[in-house]
Amino acid sequence: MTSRSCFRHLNNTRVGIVVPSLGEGIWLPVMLFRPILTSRKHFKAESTDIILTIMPKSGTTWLKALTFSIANRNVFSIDQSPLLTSNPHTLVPFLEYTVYPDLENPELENIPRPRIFSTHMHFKILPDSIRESGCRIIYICRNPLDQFVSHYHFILQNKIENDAVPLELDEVFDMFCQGIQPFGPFWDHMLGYWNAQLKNPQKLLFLKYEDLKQDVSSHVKQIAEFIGFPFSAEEENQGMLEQISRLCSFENLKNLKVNKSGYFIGSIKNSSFFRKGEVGDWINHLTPAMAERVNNLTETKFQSSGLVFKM
Ligand code: PAP
Repeated sequence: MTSRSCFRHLNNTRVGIVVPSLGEGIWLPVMLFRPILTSRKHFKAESTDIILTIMPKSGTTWLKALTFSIANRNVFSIDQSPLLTSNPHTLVPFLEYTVYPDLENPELENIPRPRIFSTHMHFKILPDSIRESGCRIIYICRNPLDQFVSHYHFILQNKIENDAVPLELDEVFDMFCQGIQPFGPFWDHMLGYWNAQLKNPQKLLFLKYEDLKQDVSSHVKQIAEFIGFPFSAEEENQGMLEQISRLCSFENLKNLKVNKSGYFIGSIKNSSFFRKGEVGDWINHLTPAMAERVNNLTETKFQSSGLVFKM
């Protein structure tokens, strides 16, 4: 891979832009260049795998908790769920942060099936085997204003590089509008997966954070059907959809001891994955002019795609 010598400090994360071999114009944290290349070269998806794909701060933690619980509901009862003692990021590993940061061929054979992995990669830079095998992809996205605010708070809470000085919100916002944030540009990430699901809806389920907030149980049912583990009538009558929804709710997960303390990959506080969990919190942090700038950008980028957000 070659990369332009174009690095910026985004608060405390250095991001660098990646050029054509990995898909032009994708901004990645520098520390992830190598793990992403390694996973692209070595990861072999199986037809039973479930791959969760997400722009950061768009519902990763929630989708991991839900999918893990749905796929393993016959292995663990709700009151024995590993989610009660493990952060969702431990149960569903990231290809780039957890599986491939150090090893070319980590041991993935003994993981119980279905294996569930996650990644923040754009569709166009996914390992080929994910696109080409029969595995399923679930994508979740979130409106750009809440995603931006969520990410800004996350980087303030987690100092990843010691020498980096936090930027002001205005400057980070300006970079966001130019597409510069980890795994940005925001709009290209979404459009890649949106277009892929239009082409192959059996392969890719496209979800929105805001829709899940409105009615999580119906999405629990939809995810279960999509991954080939539909709920029986008996399970539905027993209230299994609602039990899983409650187990994975923001309030429940945030208040678990494991998520109030501890760290993910050494330096990221588990608690920082649970801030407010609301739709529309952007209004408390951004001016109307900022919102208008993003709305105009979104309209231009998504025009004629059919993709819209509830703010
Ligand atoms: P990641 O990409 O770094 O893993 P991710 O989980 O996608 O983060 O996003 C975190 C956001 O999801 C936070 O939003 P906020 O900053 O606006 O509050 C977090 O609060 C929210 N979140 C985490 N878990 C849940 C959940 N169970 N239900 C709803 N929202 C959640």
